[in-house]
Amino acid sequence: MATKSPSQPTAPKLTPADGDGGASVVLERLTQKVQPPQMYQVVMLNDDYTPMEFVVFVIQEFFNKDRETATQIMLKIHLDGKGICGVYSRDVAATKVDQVMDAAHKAGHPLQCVSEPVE
Ligand code: TYC
Repeated sequence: MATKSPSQPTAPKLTPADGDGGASVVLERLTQKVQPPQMYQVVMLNDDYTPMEFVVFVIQEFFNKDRETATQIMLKIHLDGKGICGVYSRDVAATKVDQVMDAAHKAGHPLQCVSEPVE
């Protein structure tokens, strides 16, 4: 394993007392403004044909909810027309939408879900 030689040169440390003939440049300190990433909610839509049991299964399977929570979410969608299944980063939300739509299509159900930015 290579170790750092103790005699390696280091950048000279200038202090005001060193005197640099007025060549100093003071860089303005920039305040860092890092925003948290935009999050996306996966919203499932009601329809008249997809069986309730299939919706509960999908919510359990792709949104990692237990059966009781999945049933509550499904009933909310059934009654209100739509409901949030989960909130994720953009790519993960898009993947969830694809997984749900793919499973619904393969099972022959018209279940729809979309991803939308939170707030
Ligand atoms: N409304 C459907 C029914 O009565 C059930 C359902 C719930 C369908 C939620 C879609 O996202 C949905 N069979």
